[in-house]
Amino acid sequence: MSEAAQTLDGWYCLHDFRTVDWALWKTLSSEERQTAINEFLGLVEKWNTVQLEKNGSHALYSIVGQKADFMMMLLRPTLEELNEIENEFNKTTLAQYTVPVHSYVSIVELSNYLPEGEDPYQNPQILARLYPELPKAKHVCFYPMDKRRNGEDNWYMLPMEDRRRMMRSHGMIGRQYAGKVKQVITGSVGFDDYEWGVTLFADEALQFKKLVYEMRFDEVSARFGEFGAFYVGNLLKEDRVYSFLHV
Ligand code: 76R
Repeated sequence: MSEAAQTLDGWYCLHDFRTVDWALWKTLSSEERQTAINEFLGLVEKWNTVQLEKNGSHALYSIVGQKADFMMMLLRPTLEELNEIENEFNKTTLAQYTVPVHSYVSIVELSNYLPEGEDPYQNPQILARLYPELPKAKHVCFYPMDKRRNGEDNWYMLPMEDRRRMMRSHGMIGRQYAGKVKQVITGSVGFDDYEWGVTLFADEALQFKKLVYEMRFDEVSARFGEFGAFYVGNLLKEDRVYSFLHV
């Protein structure tokens, strides 16, 4: 008998990646650009209010490399709200000067490979992880991943006890990075092309490499991990939006 892992699910999540069409953006006058930036910052201000009311959270990062120029990571209680935000952004002037290059839809997920206990939805620590305020860490790293389903290496055919043992080892490695890297695991089975999104936050970008590398040697990643594209970036604080978009 197979035994599916039970999941605890929190806020829905959209990672929205854009590049800026700089050539087109430069055709605007500086006043028009200023107005577009103010309109965008007004939208961010609305997100800040939602975050203060603890009805969602968001993070803005500029992305290094050619895969994207910036990323908006948005958390909301429903898919409808994520869709509204996406459409609201798409209707702004700034959006006309961006090109959507990637997106990822998922939901904050904790899985039950840990010992069972009281009702998890009553546990404040668990609630804080299901409905997190995204940190303002200097750097972000995002990538999607699967657990392999291939011949002998089929994660989903393994007995619960084996999966639990491997996840324990995974968690032990992760714990050594406490205070250095914060991870938000989002489940995307049925929502997007991979099974999970991994979003890591750190003040020192090198810790991403160290953590991900160390995990590659751990059985669950070494045997079962399959990874999509990696995105890495820098915190785009509101006061940096002007210089980021300045031409
Ligand atoms: O939630 C917990 O803290 C309990 C232990 C734990 C679980 C259940 C945990 C801890 N993770 C869990 C689940 Mn994780 N995690 C990843 C990656 O690059 C790679 O090789 C893998 C990408 C990283 C970097 C990471 C970090 N984790 C998961 C799942 C769901 C698996 C399932 O349900 O089958 C995935 C896909 C996944 C992937 N993990 C931790 C970390 C870190 C840093 C921790 C320690 C957290 C802490 O103790 O604060």
